[in-house]
Amino acid sequence: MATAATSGPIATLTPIPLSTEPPAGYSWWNQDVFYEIFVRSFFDSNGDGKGDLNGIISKLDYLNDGNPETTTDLSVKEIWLMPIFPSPSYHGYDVTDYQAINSDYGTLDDFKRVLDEAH
Ligand SMILES: [Ca+2]
Ligand SMILES: [Ca+2]
Repeated sequence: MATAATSGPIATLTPIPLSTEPPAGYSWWNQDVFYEIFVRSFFDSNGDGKGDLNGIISKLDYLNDGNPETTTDLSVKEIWLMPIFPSPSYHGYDVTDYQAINSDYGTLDDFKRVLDEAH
């Protein structure tokens, strides 16, 4: 036999107001918008069916156009890349060389351009 549910709110949440500074007691990473990118599936710049570093560069304005007055971008402030190193698996977590770039994604120079363009 089912029991009657109690009525009323389960919890009361207090929203954190948006501002340019983290609320007292919160670190900056609680305030910024992070965006994790699985490069292989994000954007393919050369038509080989695999996302790549140049694809990220071409979509940086979609993530953040650098203008705080516009609202057509995602206002991302931090980008987190899933593994971009050579690897025998699709996800890339079993890295075979931490000093190279997966050739499906591009080159080390492409990665340096991602860094420059993102900043
Ligand atoms: Ca590609
Ligand atoms: Ca903007």
